[in-house]
Amino acid sequence: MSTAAPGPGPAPAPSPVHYYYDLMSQPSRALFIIFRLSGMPFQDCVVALRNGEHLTDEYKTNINRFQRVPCINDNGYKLAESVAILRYLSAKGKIPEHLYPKYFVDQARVDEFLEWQHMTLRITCALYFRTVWLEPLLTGRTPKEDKIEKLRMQMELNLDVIEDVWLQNSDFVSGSTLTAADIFAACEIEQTRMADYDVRIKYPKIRAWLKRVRQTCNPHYDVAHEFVYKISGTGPQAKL
Ligand SMILES: N[C@@H](CCC(=O)N[C@@H](CS)C(=O)NCC(=O)O)C(=O)O
Repeated sequence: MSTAAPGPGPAPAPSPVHYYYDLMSQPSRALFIIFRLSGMPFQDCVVALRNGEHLTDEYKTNINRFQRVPCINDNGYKLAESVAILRYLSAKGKIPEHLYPKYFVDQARVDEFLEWQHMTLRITCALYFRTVWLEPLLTGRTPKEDKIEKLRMQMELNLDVIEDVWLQNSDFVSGSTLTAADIFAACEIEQTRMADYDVRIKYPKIRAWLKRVRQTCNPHYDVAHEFVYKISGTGPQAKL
């Protein structure tokens, strides 16, 4: 029988990243798809925005001081902002290089899109979705036609840029293969389905690109968009 005192033993394994998200949120879906494609284990922490679960003091203090999704807690390290989360987990080696390159030249090409999209594609698609779908649901009031028209035009200015610039000579927004940039962009555009906007009518390149993104990301893309398909009443296969 051994009399040796028990040693310190192996350090306890770190727990998987806690991921706080709601699949009704575009950046939440983007990270969800990226994590699944990366094979990165994560602890599911679903936050139901519709029930105001992010508006409690407990959420503000313990989860995210900005009271939004998505965000993570990596063994005590709390981080918000989807793009910052992507870069952090990439630096930790959790995201494969084909989704977010490590080589600075290739990485800058993906960053170029990620920086562009916040104040352009995201803001205008999200505003259209909010005004046409979310606010009427919350307030019972229908927005004025001229307001919807103005928001649609602003959104289409950015969809024009995706069609004519980002997809001008390539199959994906940052080059010939899918990266995180495509996933962020597709999730923003898919949100407008719920406001009955069909991007495929005016934009043939976006239409073909969305199909490529979905195919490359499936089955995770369809899992992430299950609510979007259900609420909009349009599956990805729906004909015009
Ligand atoms: N820039 C942030 C945007 C986060 C954001 O706008 N989240 C929305 C859902 S898409 C949210 O949590 N909204 C809740 C609220 O504003 O009350 C990111 O990329 O993570």
